[in-house]
Amino acid sequence: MALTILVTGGRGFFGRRIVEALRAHGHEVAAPGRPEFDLLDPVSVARTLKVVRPHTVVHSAAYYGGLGICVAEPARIFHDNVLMAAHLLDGMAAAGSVKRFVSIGSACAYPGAVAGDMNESDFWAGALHPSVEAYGFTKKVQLVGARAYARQHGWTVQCPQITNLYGEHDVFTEYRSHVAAALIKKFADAKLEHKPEVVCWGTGAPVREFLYSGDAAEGVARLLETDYAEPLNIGTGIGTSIKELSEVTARVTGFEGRIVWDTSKPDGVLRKVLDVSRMKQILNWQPPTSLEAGLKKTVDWYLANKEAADART
Ligand code: GFB
Repeated sequence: MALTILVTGGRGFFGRRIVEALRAHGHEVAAPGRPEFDLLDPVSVARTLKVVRPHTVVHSAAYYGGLGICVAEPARIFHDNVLMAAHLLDGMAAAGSVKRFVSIGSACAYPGAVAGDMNESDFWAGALHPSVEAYGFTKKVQLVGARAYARQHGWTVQCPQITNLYGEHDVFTEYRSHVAAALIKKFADAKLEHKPEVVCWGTGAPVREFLYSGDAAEGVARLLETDYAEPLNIGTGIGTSIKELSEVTARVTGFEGRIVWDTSKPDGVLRKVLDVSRMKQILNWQPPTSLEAGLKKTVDWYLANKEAADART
């Protein structure tokens, strides 16, 4: 019997890819959104869950963004994400149909100073980096809350820890964008407008791991087909410096001008790369999309949808 899976944030950047992947795996998926399903309104949450009566809930909705908004709005990030998680968990308990909860986590929830790649065993091993403490900690709140309800109500909880994402339908405006989307817009615009230079934030030295959103969604769909209930990293395991990212993005967009570094802007965590050995073992899979191929897909989409993409904040 097809079991209904409800995906929160199912119309957003990552959530829509999770919906696609789950449907491709043969699941029946509901993706309600605002105004009828507003996670900041507990009455709206309870009403929707009582109607949908999902077997599984994948929580991918969040008030989130790149380093810029994490530094500018830590209070709203903390407030909205904690409330959304609390309302959702309570609504799920009241609906009585839920057997599985998938808490979409983030590499930001790891300690800010892990030597080498972040292994799941490091998850509770130290303080978060100040630049992403609010957002990363809400992912810990979400996980602990999920476990509390799961113990009390007999659910299974799964917690994929997702690394830096990029892809179609992302936010590209500088204030809120993650670095890959930010640079795609900056370099594509500079090429279109024949600008002599592109200004990137920080020193370019930090190292990140860039996972194409469609691959991350496939990883989540594969996780749901296991009963693995411990935190599981989902990433490429490949570290790329911001400087390298800027050079690949310039190549993919055809920009040939100068790349300038504004060191008045923060670098954030110096190295954030996940150890994905457990993912390869548990899912018997690894993300197939290379950074250059994924950036090319995303740049093509951005250029073809520029007006709408630039309007999405
Ligand atoms: O993806 P990002 O914004 O955040 O990457 P985090 C920030 C890194 O890219 C810093 C550099 O080293 C920035 O100095 N950078 C260079 C830029 N140019 C730019 C630019 O134009 N825009 C931006 N945004 N960065 C993310 C969280 O932290 O980690 C996400 O914000 C998520 O919510 C993700 O949790 C896993 O990688 O520092």
